[in-house]
Amino acid sequence: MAGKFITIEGSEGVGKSTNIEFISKYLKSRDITTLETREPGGTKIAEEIRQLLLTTKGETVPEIAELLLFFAARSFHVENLIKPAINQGHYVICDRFSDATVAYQGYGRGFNIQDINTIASWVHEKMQPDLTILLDAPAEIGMQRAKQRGTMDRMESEDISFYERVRNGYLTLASEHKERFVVIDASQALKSVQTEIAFHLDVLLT
Ligand code: Z5A
Repeated sequence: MAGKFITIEGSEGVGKSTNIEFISKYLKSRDITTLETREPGGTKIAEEIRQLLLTTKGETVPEIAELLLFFAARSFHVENLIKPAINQGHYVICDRFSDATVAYQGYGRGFNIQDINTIASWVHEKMQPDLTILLDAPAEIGMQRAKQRGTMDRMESEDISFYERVRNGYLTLASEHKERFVVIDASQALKSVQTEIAFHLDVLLT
């Protein structure tokens, strides 16, 4: 039996990594085999592209190069890890996917959304997540939480208006794709966030 594809989205520091751990434990307690992965990254080459994307090495990173590198990493990830795992019956839990490119490079940087969707369709055709959990919080909250963790990478060094556009982009996507998106208020206590996540996982499992 084929597995499922669950993605978790939201701006930085909203709790994606923390809740992926929770989702994995929750599914495993129901005898489901899971695979946790992330974007950019997930395979050796995609992780190398991640390093290129999150540092500057003293060079300007053209926005088009950034956009194409995210999709190049995704192509390795989809073909070498995500598709094979789903075909083997795993529930793949992925920290970000193409919705992140629409939110960050589209709504954040200003690339045409239709162009991004076209490249996405070249990279993963019609493949879409079965469930996308959007952890939503005001940009300041996520930035504060992320700052507490220490140094900021290249993508974390934008000003607040960029993260506000990203947040609005995500909320727009959620309203356009109600069939797979659920939006959870990530500014509430972690326990409440996880109660809501468990509810949506139960719906997916029925
Ligand atoms: N990016 C892009 O531009 N385009 C793309 O197509 C893709 C990505 C795929 C990847 O960074 C960067 O690439 C990202 C988007 C861009 N850049 N930004 N900015 P990443 O994957 O390394 O990092 P991130 O996605 O920004 O996530 P993060 O910073 O690691 O945060 P998180 O995983 O969402 O949060 P966390 O580490 O689970 O939690 C942060 C802290 O908050 C931690 O101490 C938790 O204990 C705490 N926490 C979590 N939940 C709560 C609640 N509910 N209450 C209180 N405290 C909490």
